[in-house]
Amino acid sequence: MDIKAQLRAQHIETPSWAYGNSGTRFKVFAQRGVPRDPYEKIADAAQVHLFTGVAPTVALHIPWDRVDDYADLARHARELGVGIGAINSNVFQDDDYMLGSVTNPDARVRRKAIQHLLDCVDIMDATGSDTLKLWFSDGINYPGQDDIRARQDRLAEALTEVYARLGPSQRFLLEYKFFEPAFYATDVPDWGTAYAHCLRLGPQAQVVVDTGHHAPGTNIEFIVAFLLREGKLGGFDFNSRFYADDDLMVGAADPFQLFRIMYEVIRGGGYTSGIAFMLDQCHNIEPKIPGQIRSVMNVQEATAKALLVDRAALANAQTAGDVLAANAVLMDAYNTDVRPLLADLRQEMSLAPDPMAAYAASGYPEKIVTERVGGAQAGWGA
Ligand code: LRH
Ligand code: MN
Repeated sequence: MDIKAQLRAQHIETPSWAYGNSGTRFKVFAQRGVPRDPYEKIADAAQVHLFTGVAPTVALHIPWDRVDDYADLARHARELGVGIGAINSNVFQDDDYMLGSVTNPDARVRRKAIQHLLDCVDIMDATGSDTLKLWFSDGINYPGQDDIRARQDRLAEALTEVYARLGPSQRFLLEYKFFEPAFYATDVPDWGTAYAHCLRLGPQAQVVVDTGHHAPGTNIEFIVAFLLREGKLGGFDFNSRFYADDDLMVGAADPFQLFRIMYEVIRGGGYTSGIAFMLDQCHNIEPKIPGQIRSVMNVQEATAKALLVDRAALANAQTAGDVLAANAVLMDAYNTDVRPLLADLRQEMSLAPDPMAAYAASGYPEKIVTERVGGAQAGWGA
């Protein structure tokens, strides 16, 4: 398949919560025109697909995207040309989860958390989603606060019950994060812990790599190559960061890292093997829909550069032990300006060559500011 065909087949999933207000513990800056409900969030996600052509699904987060009729929400999405992607559980915002959700010392709280995860599988059934994404904020802040080993037993018990509930075509993706909101030990802190739990459970349990969830200096593309080799890489939560889990636009802080990650995905046969390429970002100060469009373009550019790597020349240089030549092959691809190629591709897809300019001129930015007056703007609050 030629490069353009591979790029045309790209599938990037945008997160419903990126269209709502978001911020930090210091401040959430409300923006005019922000959606008030999941229907409006999906309408905004459909705009990103309309102008990029490669963002056909939107991930939901429960309860942020709770509705009375999930089948109707999926119908609404279909009518707008998009589909419902991963269902994200949320066991990190209820008062009961202060000392943990599925790892909580209190069996009543564990039961409540597990029931929420099972409810999310029901929502997958109702929306036609095949992916449940599990992130646990669970952890402890002080040594001795709880038994690290016992918390792993509780986690394994919960994951086993959820795994058993999955339908034959469904899977769950277990997300890890090395700290925050817990500041001493997190129960799923790294890829190894997530991988070990998923390996024990079976093929419908895979790992999701959130690019903002690693200790500084972590070689993320090594983790990607390893998990791919094991058939345990289920997806990505793409974003970028300068310091911690900053949730900035993917590729904004480190476009070279994104290129290296996409190269390992392609080299490992993961580009067309059901890996979920999801964005997980917060546009705290920049306009949300343009922020998502720019992010999708950043993934496209990194992917195009990675697809341009001369694999034969690279293999020859690597086999010959020619360090500089091998590095040069990769850098030549990375230093290639792929924007003209992508602009051509968009025109072949009957899209405007510059999605940012096309969206800005579409009238939609003004339309949502005019129409979306009153009601409560969507955000991270339930
Ligand atoms: C946790 C996380 C997780 C989501 C949340 C919105 O930091 O990355 O993927 O549930 O962000
Ligand atoms: Mn994430």
